[in-house]
Amino acid sequence: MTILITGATSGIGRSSAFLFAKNGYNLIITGRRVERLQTLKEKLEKEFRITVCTLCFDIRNANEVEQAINSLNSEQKKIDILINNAGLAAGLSSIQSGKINHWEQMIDTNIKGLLYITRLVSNLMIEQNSGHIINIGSIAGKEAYANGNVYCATKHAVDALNKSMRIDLLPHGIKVSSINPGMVETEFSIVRFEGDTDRAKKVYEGIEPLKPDDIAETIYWIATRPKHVNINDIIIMPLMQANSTTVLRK
Ligand code: NDP
Ligand code: 8X3
Repeated sequence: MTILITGATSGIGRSSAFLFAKNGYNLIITGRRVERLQTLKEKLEKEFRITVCTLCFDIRNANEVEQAINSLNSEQKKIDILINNAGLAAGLSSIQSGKINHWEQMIDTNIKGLLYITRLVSNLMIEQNSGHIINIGSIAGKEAYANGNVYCATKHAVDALNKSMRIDLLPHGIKVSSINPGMVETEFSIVRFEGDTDRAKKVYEGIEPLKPDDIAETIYWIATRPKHVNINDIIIMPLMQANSTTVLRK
């Protein structure tokens, strides 16, 4: 079995790479940080008896995405599972003070990047009349919260795409699922606050956030249901977070 994980250099994607490797899947891992991809490949291939292919590209660039997928050999193109995970939030500002470059970064990565790779990989899956696409949405794709505007909009778009790609791919035997997490402690908040680690730490202060492994385990469970079962959608939250905005801090 082969799984392609976008954004495997960190957080949820990296944890998922470990879990699927441990369970004998061959991996195609992507991201922009080439050294991290190479280190991860070496570690996974050494620890588990699997093969890992690295594809270094910026998912916002449709040509780079196409070149990367075209560079796979015919065996690697037999992708069983695509995890659409690469994504980010940039900033946390009101609509009237948001930065346009933040908006573009989020829209280009979370929506357009997901579309570019899904279009290419779904066509490969159609050729084999099977496959599974697992989209990483967010609680921000189910609810809006103050100053989350454009990030919430991109994740609402992922929610809509998850539903509509399931319809389009139904005749081709392709499963489509999504998982929508609340707070997971990864590099997410460091990226959102542009390297301000103190501010990022405060997001998780006084709570026990989800760990990337919690999400990886849930993705793995979704991916390993019997052939006739599809998990459409899961919302997964830390115990101390009731919804986007109601958080119990100790
Ligand atoms: P991380 O910042 O730890 O990981 C994000 C990954 O996405 C990295 O591997 C990064 O790789 C990749 N990525 C980002 N931008 C690009 C790009 N332009 N091209 C290619 N790859 C890119 O965050 P998480 O693990 O938390 O995030 C993973 C997903 O989970 C995201 O879609 C996020 O929205 C979602 N999510 C996160 C939650 C959280 O609280 N952490 C909660 C709900 C959903 P590189 O930098 O090497 O390119
Ligand atoms: C990440 C979770 O609540 O920071 O998608 O938007 S949240």
